[in-house]
Amino acid sequence: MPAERHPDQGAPKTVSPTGRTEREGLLGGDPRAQAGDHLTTAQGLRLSDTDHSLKAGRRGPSLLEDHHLREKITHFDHERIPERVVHARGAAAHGTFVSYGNAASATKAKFLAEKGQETDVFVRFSTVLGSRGSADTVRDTRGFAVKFYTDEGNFDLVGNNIPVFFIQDAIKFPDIIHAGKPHPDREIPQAQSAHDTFWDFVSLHTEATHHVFWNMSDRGIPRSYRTMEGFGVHTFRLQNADGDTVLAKFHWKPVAGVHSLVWEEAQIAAGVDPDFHRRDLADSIENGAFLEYELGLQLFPDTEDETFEGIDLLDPTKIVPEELAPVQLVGKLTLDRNPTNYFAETEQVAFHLGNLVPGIHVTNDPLLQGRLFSYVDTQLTRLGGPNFPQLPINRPHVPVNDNLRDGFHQTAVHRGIAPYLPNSIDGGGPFTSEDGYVEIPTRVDGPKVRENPASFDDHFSQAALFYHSLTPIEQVHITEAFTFELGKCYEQAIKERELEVLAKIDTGLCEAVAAGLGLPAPKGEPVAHGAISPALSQIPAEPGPITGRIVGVVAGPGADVDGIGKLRKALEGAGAVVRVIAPHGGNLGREIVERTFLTARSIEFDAVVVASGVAETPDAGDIKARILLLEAYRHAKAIGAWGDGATVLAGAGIAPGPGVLLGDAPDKEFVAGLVTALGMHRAWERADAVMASEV
Ligand code: HDE
Repeated sequence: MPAERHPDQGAPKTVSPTGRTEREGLLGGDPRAQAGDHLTTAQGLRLSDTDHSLKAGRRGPSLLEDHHLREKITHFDHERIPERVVHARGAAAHGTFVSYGNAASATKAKFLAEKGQETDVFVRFSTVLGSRGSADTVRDTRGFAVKFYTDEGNFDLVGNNIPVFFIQDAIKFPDIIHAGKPHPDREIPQAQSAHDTFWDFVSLHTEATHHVFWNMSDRGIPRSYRTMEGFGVHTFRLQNADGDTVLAKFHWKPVAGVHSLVWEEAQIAAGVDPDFHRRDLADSIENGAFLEYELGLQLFPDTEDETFEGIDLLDPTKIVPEELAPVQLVGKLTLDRNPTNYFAETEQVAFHLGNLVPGIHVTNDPLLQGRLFSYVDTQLTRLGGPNFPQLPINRPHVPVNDNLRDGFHQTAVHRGIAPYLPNSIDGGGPFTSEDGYVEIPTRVDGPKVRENPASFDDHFSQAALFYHSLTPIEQVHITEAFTFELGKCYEQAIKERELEVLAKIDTGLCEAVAAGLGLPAPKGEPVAHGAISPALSQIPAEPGPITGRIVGVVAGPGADVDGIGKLRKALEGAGAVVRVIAPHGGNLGREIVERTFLTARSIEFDAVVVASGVAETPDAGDIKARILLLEAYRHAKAIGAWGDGATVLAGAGIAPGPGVLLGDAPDKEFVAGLVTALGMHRAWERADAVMASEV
């Protein structure tokens, strides 16, 4: 039977039903990618049936000659490619980078140096340890990889949301990753560090301590990609048009501020919505709440010893506190377009630290040096050969004129017969350029050794600096994270060894974690950490913007729909998203119910407000609605109610207090209070009381 168009099917779709932000462009249009009206084989043969295999009689065996059956199944059998060995779980978006032009004194890279220069970008965010299908909200480092399609070729800034790394030398990368990945015998646990092999390694290999502290802090569980900082980690060498050089570290500063989940939310989300971050990214773009980050540079004189204020700039386990070297903002990145096809773009994108442009150069950081080898090498297996730069998402937006030829998955039809230089047959070209990339002739000499500089031996002072720069509530979170993670280990010796490490950072922390584990706290002399760096804390002093923040409004039959409409208008005007939650789907007057008590969970919302008129409905005391409110309260989020909505809060046991807003109507004052509370992210003042109570 031919697969006929049903009268209801209408015109064939060329974009996904939800893909409102898609636009034709960067990827070009391959006519084989679902264009046209007729189903064909890969050879373009029109098909009359795709639902039945060719059989010898209705009840007979399938026939080998059924090419359509074999093509369809063979192709399906080979649909998967190996996932990334690390950073397998990712989500991505397209956008634009606009330069402020003030970086010209540091670098001649055109996309940074020229004011107003616009550059297409593709950004892939990721977790490190988990498999492709793992949950987004696990405690882990996040990848923040940016491909700039500049006029001078592709520049990749392959960074993380944590400014330091576990190891100082690339040769240790397989060790740390083997230790962090699931145990080889049972392949558990998935996507997390709370297990013996991870803590075994990091407690023995103490240069990991600084990175471990960032992972155990709130940075290990970001609220969303929009609220995450990014770091290039290594020190790079920049060169301006006059040939002057300077050392630099790259930073991404989220315009929406730096915010995190609390651990309980992260755990709930891993089950309730494993796609939490991925969904947030796609939905935000869909809603027009684009993600924005400013690119910043920390600049240091290019001195012979490559240190700044005593900090070795080649050691990737060290930061330079922003108070010592301010981050100078040099441009803005806006992510405003979702990928059209996950596989073609997010999966096939291939980043490489060695994709550089004139004005940006590498240094001798031994971690960076090893990465220069790894990224191309890994694509050979993952993407099946050397021609992955030809994949649409990897193609530079400038002409490519290399002499690379043939190989697996070659898609170019090269012209000419002299893919070599020099030649006299193809006009002698292609030719090298005067403005081409020239390495900076830095001096290299010394004996061949397998050794680090002595400065790399300091493994603890900056972990202590980080810990002591945080606010008390952030320190509590670190204490709880260590206690949780070590509590998941089976081996007593591993826990004891990590406690020895903690004793070098802070006695109180060590004692609290030891008490949680039921072990004696070892005596140790904490290291000196110097002046603290307030910039390391992510608790805002002032309310930040609320773009993209989500407010849930608990409603139901009888709810003050006009009030909800007013609240929506005011909050959406400030960039937030409002979602009505009711006992059932459908509509409440003009308001569309986007979540029901069954489909809503507190983790999705940055604030929850109860509308007036809900108290009288029979569902007001629904246990699911109460859990929603109580969880939001426990997690120190803004809670609000107007009119008799307050009795629903009271019924759930939520008393007036910090971050609990009550009003007669969703008027200006009520909205202003909510916007401020949202801008502060959490009402941490109530955290102690809430966490300690039975709520
Ligand atoms: Fe990576 N890393 N890495 N890494 N890395 C990969 O490359 C590697 C390191 C980072 O979204 C792999 O294409 C080595 C630091 C991100 O596609 C692989 C070392 C930082 C991504 C690889 C490091 C990163 C990767 C796996 C130690 C932050 C995801 C798949 C010397 C500055 C990119 C791939 C994406 C991916 C190797 C350390 C960031 C195996 C050997 C430090 C964001 O090549």
